[in-house]
Amino acid sequence: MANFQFRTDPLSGLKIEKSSENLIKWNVIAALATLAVGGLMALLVALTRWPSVHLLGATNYYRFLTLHGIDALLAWIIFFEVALVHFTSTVLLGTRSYVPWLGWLAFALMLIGGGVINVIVLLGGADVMFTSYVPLKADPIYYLGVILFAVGALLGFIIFFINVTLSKRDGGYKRSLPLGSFGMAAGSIIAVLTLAHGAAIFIPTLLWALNIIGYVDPAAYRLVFWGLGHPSQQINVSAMVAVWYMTAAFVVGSKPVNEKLSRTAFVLYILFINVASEHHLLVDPVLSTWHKIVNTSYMMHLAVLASMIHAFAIPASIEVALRRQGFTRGLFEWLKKAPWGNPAFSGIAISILLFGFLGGITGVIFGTEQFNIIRHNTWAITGHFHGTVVAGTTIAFMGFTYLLIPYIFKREIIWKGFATIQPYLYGVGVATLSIGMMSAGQFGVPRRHYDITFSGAPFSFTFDPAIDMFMSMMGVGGVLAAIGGVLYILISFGSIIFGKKIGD
Ligand code: HEM
Ligand SMILES: [Cu+2]
Repeated sequence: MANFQFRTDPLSGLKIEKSSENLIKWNVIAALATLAVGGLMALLVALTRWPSVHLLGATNYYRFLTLHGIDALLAWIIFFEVALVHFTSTVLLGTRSYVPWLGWLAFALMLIGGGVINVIVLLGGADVMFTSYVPLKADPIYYLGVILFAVGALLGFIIFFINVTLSKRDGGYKRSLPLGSFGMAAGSIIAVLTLAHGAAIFIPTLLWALNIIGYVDPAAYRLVFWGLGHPSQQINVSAMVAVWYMTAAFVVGSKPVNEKLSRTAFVLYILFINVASEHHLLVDPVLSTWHKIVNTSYMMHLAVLASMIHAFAIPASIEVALRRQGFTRGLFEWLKKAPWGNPAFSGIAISILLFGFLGGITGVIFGTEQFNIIRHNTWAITGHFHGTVVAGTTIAFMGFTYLLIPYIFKREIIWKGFATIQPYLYGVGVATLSIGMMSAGQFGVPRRHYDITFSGAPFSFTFDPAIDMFMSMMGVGGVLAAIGGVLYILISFGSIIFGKKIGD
């Protein structure tokens, strides 16, 4: 039998094996690199939609917007999630990685696929936005890149099931998984279903781009694409909530107040999110009104219920843990004395708050049939999902990085002062950006639009002048968020390379 190299991390007490440590490290590094590119694209796009700046030309605007969507939503988030898969299926259970070779194969496919997409988009071969609705056609290489990335990601999530199955044999857990791993199990189940939809639609689209098949039906494309596009957001939510539970446990030692309830909430995500994705198809003639209303007005709330449960369970568990540490004076001493200067903690606190109030509330509103018809394709939608995947998931992942760097990379965080303010800066920036977008969207400002003054058009159209204020608000928020993002990248890479070594 081979010898597996385990070490015990002095800070967290986690038992960490070498090959899973390396897999986590490289997936985090790839995530950081793609966020850096995606963030640069975000800044350029935001500066273009800020009316008084209007930076890029039309071609570059659409090109960079496509790349922003891909690198930020796909690459950054999924690389980080695969790192979380390795973390929660090995390190958190105190067992090893059973299939490191598969982990590296998945990583290589994602890296090659992601690289191919970046190159072909920048070369101008795929100005199709990340939704790439047919009959918009990109270079076949683009679809090939997406397929490689998706197959890699699929393998990455499958590793979760292999590791946890074999881990039980080695005593990694008794009856059920710890909550952080349970959350990633929910995320991984959704991921497998979702990525199967991706294959089902991108393979025919690749054949169509290669002129092997003549036609891909646009309505069928949209249906199957959103089987990928929306449920994958629930991978992000499950992973984010898993990070909330884990961070609260690591930083303040909290335990779930009612573990069964929290587990049930994760199961609700698995069961109901896909049927709730019908909001993307409300104007398509194929589905009946009955179908649309049942899914968007009833099923959706069962997935929302899950988030509501977590949103109460986690702050409650933090309160219980802090009270146990002696912060019992009055109603709120625990809240005042919480570790607000620790960026891992402030990261999840900001994430919970903004995800709920910005992303969640607007999601419930825009997800219902009647409101959706009014707000569809306006900038309000872009405001909504910057409240979920950015203010929610991205900030939670940023916070967790401040734990992974000492635990996994064995380095101290550099620039402690900047690290302390980073989640606040990014949070305020994204909240401002998102509220600006939502408000402009209420006045009908469209998303993905290069020139809303319609200059040179035969008929003139003007929006309510109030939108200038909201568009500028978006711009100011975007610049603040970009500064917060640059800080995060510099601190993370800086700590990984130059941080003081821990424990050697
Ligand atoms: C510095 C932070 C960020 C800024 C300033 C920013 C800004 C923007 C702007 C201005 C748009 C353009 C909307 C339009 O013209 O229709 C956009 C689109 C988008 N952003 Fe961000 N963003 C940021 C971070 C992120 C992150 C971290 C993610 C994913 C986790 C993300 C996901 C998206 C997506 C999916 C789109 C839609 C792309 C499309 O319509 O094809 N953004 N963002
Ligand atoms: Cu959706």
